[in-house]
This record gives sequence, structure tokens and C-alpha cells, in this order.
Amino acid sequence: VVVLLAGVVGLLLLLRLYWAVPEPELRFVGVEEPEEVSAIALPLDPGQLGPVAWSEAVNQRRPVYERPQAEPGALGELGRAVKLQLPPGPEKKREEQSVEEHKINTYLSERISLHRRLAERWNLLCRVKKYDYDNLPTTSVVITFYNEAWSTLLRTVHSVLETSPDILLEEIILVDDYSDKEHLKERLEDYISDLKKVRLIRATKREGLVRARLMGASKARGDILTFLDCHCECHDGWLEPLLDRIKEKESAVICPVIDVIDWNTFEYLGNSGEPQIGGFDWRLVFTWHVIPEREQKLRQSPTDVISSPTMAGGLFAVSRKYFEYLGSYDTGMEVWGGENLEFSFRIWQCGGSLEVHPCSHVGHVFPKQAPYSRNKALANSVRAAEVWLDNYRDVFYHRNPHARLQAYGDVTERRKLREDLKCKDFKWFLENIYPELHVPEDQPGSFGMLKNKGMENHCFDYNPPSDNQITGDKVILYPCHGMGQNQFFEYTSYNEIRYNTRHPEACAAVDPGTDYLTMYLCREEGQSVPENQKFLFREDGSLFHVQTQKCLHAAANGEGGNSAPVLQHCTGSDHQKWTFKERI
Ligand code: LR7
Ligand code: MN
Repeated sequence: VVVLLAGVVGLLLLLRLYWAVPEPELRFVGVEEPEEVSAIALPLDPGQLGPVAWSEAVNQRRPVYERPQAEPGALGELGRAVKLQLPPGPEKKREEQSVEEHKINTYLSERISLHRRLAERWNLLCRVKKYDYDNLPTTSVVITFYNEAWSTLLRTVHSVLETSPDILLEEIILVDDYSDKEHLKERLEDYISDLKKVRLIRATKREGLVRARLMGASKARGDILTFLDCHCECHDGWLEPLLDRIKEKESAVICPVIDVIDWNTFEYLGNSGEPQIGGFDWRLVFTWHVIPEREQKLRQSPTDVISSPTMAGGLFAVSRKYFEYLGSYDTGMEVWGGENLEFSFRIWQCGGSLEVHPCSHVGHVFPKQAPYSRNKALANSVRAAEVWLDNYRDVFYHRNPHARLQAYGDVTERRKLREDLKCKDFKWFLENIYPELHVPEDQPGSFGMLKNKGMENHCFDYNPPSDNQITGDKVILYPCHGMGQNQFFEYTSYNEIRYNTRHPEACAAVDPGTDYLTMYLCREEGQSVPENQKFLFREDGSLFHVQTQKCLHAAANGEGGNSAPVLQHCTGSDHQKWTFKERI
């Protein structure tokens, strides 16, 4: 008996230990517990319930499946980081192979529950947002996949089923874009045949994500289409805000906040602070931005939607009817890329709006690198540019020397769609929806490679830091390569030498007491140019730094063996003569 008792006590102690594991620290950045939380009183008569807050609507938001209880101390529970640190050996090999194959640590993913919960990482005010559950539109969630790992795909499916109110989720439509992996064949069919509301359709050739999504959309029965990537995890309460906003405004396309799930630790890096919005650079590459002040001024509460010039592409909800009206997608786009900006331009230019809802959070696994070839992306961007950019397409072409050579197919139909819908032009979009974007002037002779006359075939070259934190890297001179990118500069009518191929844009400057060129963030739109960033590009080809009254001179083999433009007294020598060249 004593032994038994001791056993029980021991077990209890052990359990107690598990329970004592501290919850991960929730980072509610700059958010205070809303006052209304405590002020809310449940109506006395439940029959009188009007719209109810998310936190109160326990019954109505009952999900398709209840989440099973997690094992105490389960790996990755609540989105905690898991660091396996396997010793060298066969298991470590397996882990490495999984990363090699999927560019995601699927070895770890397989060991994390398909039903794990995420920590609460939204603005706490979202809990008290009210929804008229009985009158919200329903949705079909469309998830396309190509050779996705088992666990990331199925975790996405379970996550949707366990966070979406049963009354709002019409179905999940999985679209297999002609995968060839064995686990996605019968095994997948068997598995989902046990799940409520999940359907699977298969492409009979590789369609690419655009046409695969359209296959799914064509079968959808819900009022609203909600697209997700096949490696997502939804935060509680993610669905209601999307549907509620579209009920309020049918022409609004709504994106959730996209939180990062780490490809190696599966840590959920959700953040309850203000989300970021989408932009693009002139190569037509998607970029993230903080919410501009002009937009903040329009919002009354941190739970209000945020207008966003563009979307990342994978995660959004749109009224099924409105999606059709807008011309769904450009089916001439292959595999991956471009469709997100094309759709964003189209939404805005044709009268809709694109918004991020701060109360809808979805985690997305960003892989270590692309797991499949994305070489159609540029041709897709060309299609977008050809249909939506008007004269600004040249700004794009200047920064993508290869773009003009792309066989991008026929865009007549898409141009006709633009006519039929009487869409606004790109100038309107830039001025009204994305005024933060600097529009290059690209005056002839003032953009391209900046080539020196005295130093044979040497051009300005700047290697921006990969983390986008522009903090003063030097400009060097390097053999001209004609590939744009690091050698693309523009001289502006504001006397700046701009590196404006990608975001954030950098401008050449001279630090006090130095004689070389350093790149700093350019002024914000509408601000004046800092004195040490002003250069005169003069008739004689010299680049004259106004503040120091000196000229940029091509100097050979300086610091670190690099040639570089440096400040010297103006002499008129060929080493102080520069020309912009569009191509080599
Ligand atoms: O040929 C393909 N067929 C497919 O069905 C290629 C891809 N796909 C599927 C794929 O399995 C996945 O479910 O399409 C989805 C998107 O592909 P990913 O996950 O490889 O793309 P991504 O997350 O790297 O890229 C982002 O940009 C793409 C541009 O074409 C798409 O719009 C993606 O949906 C989009 N993802 C997101 O917006 C999530 C956040 C990433 C960011 C920023
Ligand atoms: Mn993705």
C-alpha cells in the first residue's frame, strides 16, 4: 500500500511539474488590456443576444472539430520553438535529408502534433469584437499544394477545422497540383475520407498555383473564397474578421496578418503589435512596410482594417461573386509569382479595396529557400506590367534587363478586362494608394550603369545588405556587368544618386571627414534632400559633391583592394568623367 501511495504521490508531483511549465511569455506590444473587457455584461436573456463578442460566442463559434487535449509538455505546443540538436548519426542524417527535400525541417514537423495550439498573439481588443454569427457569410477554404510534406499539409487542414466555426465553414477544398510524392496519393485520400468537410481534387497536369486555385474556386459552394497556402496554422478567431468585413463591404479583399512559423524550429512568431502592409519595388518584387501615418490617421481603433497597396498573395478572403466580377486570376501565369501584384493592382484600379485585418492571424511556414523552380516568375511579372502599369512599365523594364526578353504570351484578354471594368490607371494607383513609393524619373542619360571614362569599363557598384538594414555600406567600382541590380543607379532632378532597384531605396552620401561614398536611406517622399546627399551631374560629366565642393574620382585598388569613387579636387581628368549607360 505504501509503495502504491508513494507511486500516486510521485505521479501527482510529476504531473504538477508538467503543469508548472510556464506559459510562453505573450508579447502584447503596445497594447493595453481593453477597458471594455471587464465592462462587458452578459445579457440577462440569452434569447436577446445580438451580435456577440468572439470570447462570448462559445456556442456559435464551435469549430468543426474540437481540438484534442495536448499531451503535457508536448513538443512545439503553443508554438514554442523546438531545438532538436541531434547528435551526429542516422537520425541527424534523416533530419538533414528532410530539410534537403522540403526546405523545411519536416523531420521535426512530423514530431509535433497536427493539432497543436498557438499562443494568443492578437491585439486583445480582438477578443471583444462582436460578430453576428447567424448572419455571417459562409466560406470555402481553398488550399492548393504541390509536393508538400505530409505533416505541414495536414496540420494546415486540422488547424482550419479546429479554429473555424462549423456554421461558417462550408468546406475545405484541397487541390493537388499534380504532385508526384507517394504520400499524397491513396494515403492522403484515405486520411481525409475520415474528415468532415474536406474534399480533394487533382490536376491532371502541373497547372501552377493560379490555375490550381481556380480549379478549387470553380468547385466552391461557400459565399466567400478563402485561400491559404498548404503550410499554415490558424490563430483562434482568424476567420470571423475576414467574413465580417466582406459582409460589410463586398468589394473588399481581406488578408489576415501573416505570422512567421520558423522552418527549422516551428516556433510561431506571431506578434500582437501593429501588422505590416504590402508594397513592391520597381522590379515588381513584393515588399513589407510599416503602416504609414496617413493610414493610421484614418483608423479609430487598432482592430480596424488597414488598407494595403498589395498582398503577399497566398492568404486572403474574397467574395466569390466579386472575385468572378474582377476576372479571378490571369490564367496565363505559370507556377509561382506575379499573380499577387497583378491581383492587387486590379483590385484597387478596378474599384475594390485590399485590406489587412489585424484580428485575423495565420501562421505561415517560410521555407529555408524555394523548394521548386520559380523561373516563370519574371514572365508573370511582365504580364502584370503589360496590363496594369501603363507608361510606368518602362521603369520596371529598366530595372529588369531580362524582362524584355521574356516570352510572356498574349495579354489581349486581360487588357480587354481592364477596359470592360473601366479600371483606373496606374498613375491614380501610385498617387492615391501607394504615395510612399518613390517614382523614378528615369530621364534619358540619367539612369542605368554609372560608368567611368578613365578607368576602363568600371561602374558604380553597391551591394545592399540582405536584411534591408541600410546603414552605410560603401560604393565601389567594379567591372560593368549590364545585369542591373547592384549596378543600377538613377540621378534625380533633386540631385540625388539613388539606388532605386529595390526597397528600401538607398542614396549616395559623404560622411563628414571622409572622402568616399556611403549609402544611406533616401529621404522620405516629400522631405528635402540632406545636404551631404546632393551631387551635381554637370555638363562635363563630372559628379560634383556640393557640400564639400569636390568631384567623384575613380581611384584604383583602395581599401580592401577595391577600386572606388572617392572625393578629390576637381581636375577635369577622365577619371572624373561619368556616363549613365542603359546596357553594356
Ligand atoms: O506550381 C505550384 N502549384 C501550387 O499549387 C506552385 C505552388 N503551389 C502551391 C503551394 O503548394 C502553396 O500552397 O501554392 C501555394 C504557394 O506556394 P509557396 O508556398 O511555394 O509560395 P510562397 O509562400 O513562397 O509565396 C507567396 O507568393 C506566391 C506568389 O506566387 C503566392 O502568392 C503564395 O501564395 C505566397 N505565399 C504567401 O503569401 C504566404 C506568405 C509569404 C509571404 C510574403
Ligand atoms: Mn507558402
